[in-house]
Amino acid sequence: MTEPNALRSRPLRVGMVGYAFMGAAHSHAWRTAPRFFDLPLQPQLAAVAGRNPEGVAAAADKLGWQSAETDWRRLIERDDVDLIDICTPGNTHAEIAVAALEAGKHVLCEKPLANSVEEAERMTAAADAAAARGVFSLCGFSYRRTPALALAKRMVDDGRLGEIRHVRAQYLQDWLSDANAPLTWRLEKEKSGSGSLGDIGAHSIDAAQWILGRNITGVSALLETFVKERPVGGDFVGLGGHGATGEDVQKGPVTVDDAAIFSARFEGSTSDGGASGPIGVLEATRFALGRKNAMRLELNGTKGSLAFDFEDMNSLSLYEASDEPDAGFRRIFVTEPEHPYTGNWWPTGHGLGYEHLFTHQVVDLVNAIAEGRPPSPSFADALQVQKVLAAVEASDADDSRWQKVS
Ligand code: SOE
Repeated sequence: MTEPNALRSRPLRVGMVGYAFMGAAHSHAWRTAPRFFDLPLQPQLAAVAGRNPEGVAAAADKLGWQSAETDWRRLIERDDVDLIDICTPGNTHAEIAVAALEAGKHVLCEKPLANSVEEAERMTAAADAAAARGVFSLCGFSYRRTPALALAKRMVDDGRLGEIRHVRAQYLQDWLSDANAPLTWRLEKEKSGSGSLGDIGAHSIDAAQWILGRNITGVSALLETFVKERPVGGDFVGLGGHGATGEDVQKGPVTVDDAAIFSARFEGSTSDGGASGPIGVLEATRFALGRKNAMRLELNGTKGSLAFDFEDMNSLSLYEASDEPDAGFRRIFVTEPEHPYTGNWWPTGHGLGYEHLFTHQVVDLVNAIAEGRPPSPSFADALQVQKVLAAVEASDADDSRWQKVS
């Protein structure tokens, strides 16, 4: 009898901080990755940390963690933890990540990397120093691991679209359209850094820069907060939920943007007419009624166009200039074994879901750690996204004036 996979490879013992939406997605990924991919290291769900003793014990039980801690510092002190997985609000990322890296633990950190450029710079410096010692870090821009977007990148890299002229990136949700949705941490600047901009717009920025292999160099932006205060308390469901109602309901201020829109230039694009780089229009909102998780990207190049919408995540639409003019976009069903990531899952045509992004993220991270090479997106990549977020906010604060991304 051959040895089970769990015994063939060395363990990678994980300690996760936070156990809400992202914690559940990451737990699923750590549990599932070695069941579908041959991994050189075997993830073990060593411990989960959270402040509430009953809450964290229940989460450990439900999500499959071997033990629970009520202070994240304990995870870092433990000798039986090799990697810290940060699934907490942005205001805690820098302190946890820097402490973990300095203690020699690999780090997986949810996006956006931090709440400010200054924090992101400190984290990147710690990550660079740790990498020199063979300790690695990755920022969780999970959409990079959508098979259709990975295929889009492959096509752009192969020159299939020619030179890219236009980038249209939207991230549209509607869970805040209800003015009575409760005031959660995602609506408090102190905890989340920004609103739709950092939570979902950051994904669009990262995806666009990654697929093009070009950074955003400048922006002109508009931010808006449509609902200025919301009920404190109520039933929290998923991202939003139903706020408390009634005459004496207490309300608190929303201190982040509900929507962000900006135009952008990418590297190579200049305003002097010598442009060879793309220009882009990006939009993030939680007020697009009917759009639940429409993370969309459209690219127009000299040889063709690509379009993607996460609400139809197993598909990619392609139009090539060499097609008949009236051929329209053709749909590529991204479920073939030769497509990125898909060969390890189901037979052709059976499709994947949101949770698979996180599983693929674990697979890529574990392989990189085992091979002793830095995984991507690195903290430096995430710092670049953070600089774009800061430039968008600075532009909005200055009557939408053009802001260079420093
Ligand atoms: C996590 O990657 C995340 O960005 C969440 O924070 C968003 O709220 C979600 O809707 C998309 O995924």
